[in-house]
This record gives sequence, structure tokens and C-alpha cells, in this order.
Amino acid sequence: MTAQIKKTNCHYCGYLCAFEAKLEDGRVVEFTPDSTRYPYDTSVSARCHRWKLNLEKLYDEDTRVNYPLRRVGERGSGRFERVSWDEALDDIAKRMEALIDEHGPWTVASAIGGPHAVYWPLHRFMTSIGSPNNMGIGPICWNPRIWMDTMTYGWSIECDFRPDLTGCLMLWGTNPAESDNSLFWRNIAQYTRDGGKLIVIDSRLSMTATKASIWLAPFPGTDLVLAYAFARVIIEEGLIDRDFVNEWCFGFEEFKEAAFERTVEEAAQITHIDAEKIREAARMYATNAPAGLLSGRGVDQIGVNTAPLHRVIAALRAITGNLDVPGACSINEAPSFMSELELEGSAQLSPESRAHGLNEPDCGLQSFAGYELANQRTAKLGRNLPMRYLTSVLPVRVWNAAVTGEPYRVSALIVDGANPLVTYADTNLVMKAFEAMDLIVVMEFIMTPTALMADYVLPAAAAVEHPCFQAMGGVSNFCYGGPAAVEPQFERKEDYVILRELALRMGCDEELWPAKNLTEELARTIAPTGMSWDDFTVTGICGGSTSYYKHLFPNPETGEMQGFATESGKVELAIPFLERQGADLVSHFTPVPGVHVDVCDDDDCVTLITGARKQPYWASSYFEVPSMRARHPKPTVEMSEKTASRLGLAEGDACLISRQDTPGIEVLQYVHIADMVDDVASAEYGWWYPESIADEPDFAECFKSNINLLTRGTVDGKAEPLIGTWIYNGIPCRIRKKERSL
Ligand SMILES: Nc1nc2c(c(=O)[nH]1)N[C@H]1C(S)=C(S)[C@@H](COP(=O)(O)OP(=O)(O)OC[C@H]3O[C@@H](n4cnc5c(=O)[nH]c(N)nc54)[C@H](O)[C@@H]3O)O[C@H]1N2
Ligand SMILES: Nc1nc2c(c(=O)[nH]1)N[C@H]1C(S)=C(S)[C@@H](COP(=O)(O)OP(=O)(O)OC[C@H]3O[C@@H](n4cnc5c(=O)[nH]c(N)nc54)[C@H](O)[C@@H]3O)O[C@H]1N2
Ligand code: SF4
Ligand SMILES: [Mo]
Repeated sequence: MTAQIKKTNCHYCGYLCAFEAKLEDGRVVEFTPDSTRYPYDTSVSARCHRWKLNLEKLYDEDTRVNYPLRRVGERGSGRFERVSWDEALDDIAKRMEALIDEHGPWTVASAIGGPHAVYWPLHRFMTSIGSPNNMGIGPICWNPRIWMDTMTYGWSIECDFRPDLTGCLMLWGTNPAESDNSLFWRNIAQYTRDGGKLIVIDSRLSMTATKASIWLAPFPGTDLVLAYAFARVIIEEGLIDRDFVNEWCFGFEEFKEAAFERTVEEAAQITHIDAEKIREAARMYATNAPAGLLSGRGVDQIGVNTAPLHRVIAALRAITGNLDVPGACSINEAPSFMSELELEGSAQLSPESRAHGLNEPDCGLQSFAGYELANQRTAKLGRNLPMRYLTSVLPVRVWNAAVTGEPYRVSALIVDGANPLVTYADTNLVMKAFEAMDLIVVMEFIMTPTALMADYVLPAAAAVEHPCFQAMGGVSNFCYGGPAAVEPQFERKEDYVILRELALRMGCDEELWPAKNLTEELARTIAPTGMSWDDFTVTGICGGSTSYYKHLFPNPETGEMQGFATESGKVELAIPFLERQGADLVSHFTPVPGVHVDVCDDDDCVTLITGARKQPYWASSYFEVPSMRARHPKPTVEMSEKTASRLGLAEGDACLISRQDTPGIEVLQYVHIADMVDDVASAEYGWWYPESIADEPDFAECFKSNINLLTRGTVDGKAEPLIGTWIYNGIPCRIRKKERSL
């Protein structure tokens, strides 16, 4: 027997913890956390319930997809046959080419998922075939923050929380205690034990909020009103950093005017937060520099108010002197490794393809036209934004184009690392679009509801059997990852290899795909730093040191202070560019009908928020793992005692949730009484029942507890004018008790 130890990484969340794999006769028999490589501290994995899956899933013959599968019978019949890779890829290439010949390359759409996925191989594939229509989760996850920080400061930022230096940390709509297994949360927990000041703004008493010095619970989607109330208190009480505002902020008077449109008492009424508490939090944030401010998913998904809120959050950092300051935040450096833009190959996407993007011309930023203009600003300081995920097409437009043929037919879909039937808005519309498509290809680990609707399911290699690499979406000079320990098992292939082989079969430009596999490609990616792939894997991390006050650095050409990559060269509290792109010069709150105005007062009406992260699951993943189902067997919907009693509900009751405007569709979840703002309920997302696959073809019961049956991809039928953000948090719903338990 030969034994070997190989470095590798876990891939069961975006953190990619380092491990050592022990191999016997080429087979992994054990994993051990590796403290010599990023993230160095093995207490992260020690607290994590997921990483043992690496071994279970590597050799799993039951739940993993291990061979290429082709649909037999009707779409959705759930019946597949095993085929060879050549048969699968030849047929997919032939059918995709025929559809492209008939409708143009834009007829092919793609879908990618959350932060576990590496975006650029799929994006490069889309560039290769000339399609602009890559869908993603960007408009409701991360893009609003990246876009608005970039609009305000000229580039994105990173929270620079340091327990020994930070004077106050404000967490807004994020719950790292459950969403982030990393050191970040452990450091926050220690910081609060040491008396550190933590402000948490969350409509629920999240696990993070239980540690807060001040917890503010806004009514869903009113956060912009709260942010302006903070600004008003800070300005009124003379707590701004006057020198920074005078010298480096553009549009302060317009911003101040918007902040003063409402009194703090009026804001208190709209947000359902006590006015004195708002003042207390504003003072705590503004008088304890350096102060960090980090926002998250809770406020990335509030529709038309999302981008406006992130502008005011960005402004709060600036007016309090907490921008690009140690212990508060740093403006990211551009990557020293190959940029996302190069990796996705987007320079090669033709003007004709761009013009056919379904976001053109009315998404002011999240479109190819918007991107070009935005990038002209950042390019002033030599930085190019990633293109594909910042222009990703609004899913609702793809689904509608598939169903109606307008403005042209979308007939093919390739899904990589996503489960849109469960995670994208409006499950019934997604289903209709799937039914209308001619070709659906899903690259997956397991048979998800989405995969059940595919024509081909292709077996994707996971971590341990492929190298890992995470580059923060390519907007900072920081990346981490590590090597594979073994070759892909069974007939699985790396996503990169599958997409490359398909592109080459379709006659695409080979120059876009010079590397034969992911390890070679990652070596190319890291090469500009002067490191080889082997050098990189020693620590599994690469990045420059963090710098601050970069606006004071000399511009290499003029020798003058470089300022910010905006039109004015300053931090823009009012943004003329966004006004030209269809938004307001400064942010204004838009009340959402049914939630903030014209609210239904029937006994069973509530406002719904969805998807608050919980352990052990990740989006729609791991529901097939028995140990995880045993830990958390049923989907729960949280509400306050008062709300539950108004609805006639008690702890553990089975209840049915429906939309006020489409009452026929009902979602089953179970009541959990929690401390949260009244008249609101918080439903879990991601639920499907993999054990019921045996009862095909009901799509693994993804029409039973899946909350995205109740979400919609637009707000009142319209896209938000800059990014297209839809609503997952703040939906007018009804909840009634299910009379008989299942
Ligand atoms: N109502 C509501 N909906 C939401 C949200 C919410 O809060 N509320 N959150 C939204 C957010 S923020 C996100 S990011 C999305 C997440 O949405 P998704 O990314 O669609 O969700 P996941 O369950 O993570 O789906 C990933 C799928 O890809 C597979 N997979 C994982 N890694 C790989 C890989 O490397 N290669 C391949 N080929 N497959 C892989 C997994 O097996 C899994 O089935 O959901 C969004 N939807
Ligand atoms: N365990 C686990 N971890 C995950 C994931 C997972 O599915 N499971 N998903 C990953 C992904 S894709 C993402 S994007 C990140 C997200 O990670 P986070 O950004 O930390 O998101 P959440 O943990 O859902 O926390 C959001 C909080 O916002 C609150 N909230 C909801 N609506 C509102 C509102 O209108 N205003 C305010 N102020 N608060 C509101 C919710 O109560 C919730 O506690 O987590 C990642 N990590
Ligand atoms: S924190 Fe994430 S990467 Fe680390 S062991 Fe857990 S699942 Fe794996
Ligand atoms: Mo996400």
C-alpha cells in the first residue's frame, strides 16, 4: 500500500478552507484541516458541519451525478439514460449550433449561482459563442454594493474590521454568525466579548444581533429612510468630518437637503424604530472612529430602494471620515493577477452581440451600454471593471423571451452551479420557460429539480478533484485557493473542461481557451504576479498589502493627488452620471405599494422577508444530506409572538403562505416564534425534498415549500432603473394555518 499526503481545499462554502488529504493507493481515506495554508486557523473548520462531506461526496455512487445523462421521454419525466461524453457533447454542440443558426447566438442563455461558483469559465463560454445573455444572481447579491461604491468612490471597498483598532462596527442586513463560517465572525464575537461597539440593523433578532450594543429592527425595505435619518443626526449634531467633506466630497448640499426632507421622528414612524434609538446609533457610529460599516444580502434585495440605499450607506462612510482609513474600510486595489475581464474574454464580444443583450437599453448600469460608460470613469485610475457579472441579464427577461418569443426567442439554456427552479424568482415562470426551451444543459453534482428538467445533465467535478480559486469577483488584489488531490472520479469533469470542449466542438476561437484544464488555466491566471501555480499553493493566498488614503497618492502622470475615479475626482454624494442613466441625482425613498403604502389590514396579511441564512444549509444545497436534514428537518417561517397571535398561529403550526395579489399559490412552512419587527414574517428559502425524487416526476416537491413560488423578478412589472434589483425582502403576503398537518 502506498500512502501519500496531498494539499487540497474544501469547496462546501466560498471560504475554501485548506485541508490535507491522506491517500492510500490513490484513494482519499482521510481529510485533516491544514493550518499551514489559508485561512491558517483550523478553528474555522472545527466549527463547521460541512467539510466531512468532501470525503462522503467524492466517492458517492448514490446522490452524485457521475456520468453524462441524456433525457429519455418527455421533458420533466425525470427519466435519463447514461451516454458517453462524446455522444453528449457532440449532440449538444450540434443542437446549439442549429438554434444559433436559426435565431442568432443570443438565443442561448446561461445561469450561474452564488459565491461557491467561479464565474469566468461560463462567461468565457458565452463570449465564445457570442451570446450576451448570461443570467446571474448579481442584481440581488453583491452587485448593488459594488456598483454603488464604485459610483460613489470610483471603485469597490473592503470592510477593514480589526478588533484591536476598530472603534465601532455597523452591520446592516447581514448575519455573519450564520452566513459566514470564517474568521470574520469569530473576530466579531471576540470583539463584542471585549466590549467592542457593534450596531446591528436587522428586521429580526439574528444571532449576530444578539451580540449587538444596539440592535435596530427596521420594517423591511425602509432602510433608506433610516440611513438618511442617521445622516441628518450626524450633520445636525456637527459629527461630520468637515475637512474631508469640504475637500473631497461633491454634492454635499444636495445630499444634506435629501437627508433633511424628513425629521427623525418621521423616519421613526416609517421604519418602526424609536427616534431616540436612531439618534443613539448615529452618534455611536459617528463618534467612534475608525468605524466599519458592512451591508449584506438583507438590503441587497429590497427592489427599487436597493441601489438608493447603498448610495447613502456609501455616503455615511465618507461624511464621517471612515473611507479608506485603517480599521474602517479600504478601497480595493486592482488585481495583480489576471483580471476577471481578461478571464471572461469579454473584449471579444461583438457590438452586435452586446446590442442584443436583454438588459439593453433600459438598465442604466447593469447593461453593456451602462458598463462602457461606468468603466470610462474607473479607467481614469487605470482600472477596468469585470464585465459579465456586472452586466448579467435579468432572469425575468430571459424567461419571458423564452415563453413569448419577444423581443426574440431564447431557446437554449446552460446552467452551471445554480438551481434556478428553486433559487430564482417566480418558480412557475421559470418552469414555463423551461418547458418552452428546446435545449437545457445542466452541469451538476446532484440531481436537483432544475436538473430534472434538463435534456442533458453533465457530471461536474467538485473540490478535491479540481483545483480551487476564489478572487472576490476580480475587484480586489486578493485571491486564495489550492490544488486538487485526485483526478475527477467516475466520469466527472471540471466545469472549465466541459465548457472548453463544448466551445471547441462548436468551432469557437481556440485562442480563447489556451489551457487544457483548470490547473493550467489557474497557472496562467496567477503568472502576472511572478508566482507559479506551485508557488501559490504553498500558502494558497496571494495579494498585496492593504493601503489607505489613496486619494492623496500622486497621479503618476500629473504628480497631483489622484483623488477618486469619479467625474468630479471626489467622493460623489450626488451623482450626475447616475442621473443621466435614469436615476435620481441623490437618493429618494420609493414606498412600495402593499408594504409601505396601501397596506392591507386584514387579519391574515403580513409583509414577508425570505432567505435569512441558517446553518446547516446553503441556498438549495445539502437538503439530500441525512445528517443535515436531521439537524433541521422542516422549513420554518419566523414571526413575533404578537404577529402569530394576530394570525391565530402558534409555535410549530403548519401554515400556508400566499401572495396577496395571486392567492392561489400556497407555500407550506412551519411557524417559529422569534424576536422581530411586528407584522412581518421571515420565511426560509431553498427548500425542496430530494428524498421524493423516487416519486418523480414532481420535481422533488419543489412546488411545496419553495418560497420563490411567491417572489417576482420585477417590481410592479418594471425593472429598477439601474441594476434591475427585484424583491426578496418585503412582499405583501397572507398566512393561514394549515388545518391538517401533513
Ligand atoms: N427567495 C429568495 N431567493 C434567493 C435568495 C433569498 O435570500 N431569498 N438568495 C439569492 C442569493 S443571494 C443567491 S447567491 C442565490 C443562490 O442560488 P444558487 O446558486 O442557484 O443556489 P445553490 O443551492 O447554491 O445552487 C448551486 C447548485 O450548484 C451546484 N454546484 C455547486 N458548486 C458547483 C460547481 O462548482 N460546479 C457545478 N457545475 N455545480 C455546482 C450545487 O450542487 C447546487 O445544486 O439564491 C438567490 N435566491
Ligand atoms: N449557512 C448559509 N450561509 C450562507 C448562505 C446560505 O444559504 N446558508 N448563502 C451565502 C450567500 S449566497 C450569501 S449572498 C450570503 C448572505 O449573507 P448575509 O449577507 O449575512 O445574509 P443573511 O445571513 O441572510 O442576513 C441577512 C439579514 O437581513 C435581514 N433582513 C431581511 N430583510 C431586511 C430588511 O429589509 N432590512 C434589514 N435591515 N434587514 C433585513 C434578515 O433578517 C437577515 O438576518 O450568505 C452566504 N452564506
Ligand atoms: S467553512 Fe466552508 S470551506 Fe471551510 S470547512 Fe466549512 S464548508 Fe468548508
Ligand atoms: Mo448570494
